[in-house]
Amino acid sequence: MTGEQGIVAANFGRQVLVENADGALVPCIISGRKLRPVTGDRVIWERLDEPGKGLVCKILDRDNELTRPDRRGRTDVLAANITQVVVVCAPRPAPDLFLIDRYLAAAAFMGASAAVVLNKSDLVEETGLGPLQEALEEYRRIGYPVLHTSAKAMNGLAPLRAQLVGQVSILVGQSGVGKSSILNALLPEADILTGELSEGSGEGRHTTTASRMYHLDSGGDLIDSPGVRDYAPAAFGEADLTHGFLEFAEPAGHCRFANCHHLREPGCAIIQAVKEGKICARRYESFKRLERLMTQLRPGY
Ligand SMILES: Nc1nc2c(ncn2[C@@H]2O[C@H](COP(=O)(O)OP(=O)(O)OP(=O)(O)O)[C@@H](O)[C@H]2O)c(=O)[nH]1
Ligand SMILES: [Mg+2]
Ligand SMILES: [Zn+2]
Repeated sequence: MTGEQGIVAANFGRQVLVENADGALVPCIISGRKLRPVTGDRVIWERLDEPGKGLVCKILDRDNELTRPDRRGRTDVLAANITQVVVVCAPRPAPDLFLIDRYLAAAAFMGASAAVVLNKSDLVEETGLGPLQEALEEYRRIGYPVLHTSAKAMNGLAPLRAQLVGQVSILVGQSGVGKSSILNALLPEADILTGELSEGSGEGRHTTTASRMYHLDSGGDLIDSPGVRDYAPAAFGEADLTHGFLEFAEPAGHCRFANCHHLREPGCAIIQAVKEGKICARRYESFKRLERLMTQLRPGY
């Protein structure tokens, strides 16, 4: 096929922005309804007669995709070809630890590394870390890099930049934790819209509506994604859910039964590790909740 190769820098439904080989952004329409390019996709596109406009005609094979089920239960792809999932949390809005665990599991399943960023560190003095205190210590113990940033006070940005070098990373997490603000702090010229927390409810407004990729001068690509309150990974096929919980890998090898589901089987080394405090009980509860969710998404499992 003739045409040029490019990367999708943003997708707005049936329109995408493709970054061409020179780094210029070309607004493109999409050839055929079946083709659904997402941010991070490598695509083949052709120039249209109208100057500066293009047509995406092919999506090259994806290394991986970050998916979630949409409201109708269909799989919605947030972005493709990701090497690192950066889960952002904050003291406000009230943290959802199960959501963080689900994103960390999704990262493992897509073969991407993961890191946790506590943003709004400027608020910690005032509000304390609350339930995040223990959770962040736990994530660090498991082996995830845990970084503290304040996009507002411009603190902790250098270690974050270092974490992003050489990676295609995506910022994910609840609406209002400050994903777009972090991008603005790293890349002031991007001038991305951010949302004020609405008075009273403490919930963030959904301000970011489309995933968009930016290049950092310090190295690495970073994708801003719309925050979701109800993210659940799309069904992980036949995959073994324990792979999504890195600290389960070692004990899982010692279960009495090779096909142990780690729910109520006798001789389960994971249940034993939870009893002995070697696996965090909260993480085990997340595992069981995710197991139940997957069972609903995956009939016949
Ligand atoms: N105090 C404080 N506020 C912050 C910080 N970072 C972001 N905020 C505020 O938090 C609110 C939400 O920030 P956004 O960057 O829009 O959050 P988001 O995660 O992109 O939200 P969605 O696009 O809805 O997913 C805004 O009012 C920001 O000003 C921070 O480090 N400290
Ligand atoms: Mg945003
Ligand atoms: Zn077991």
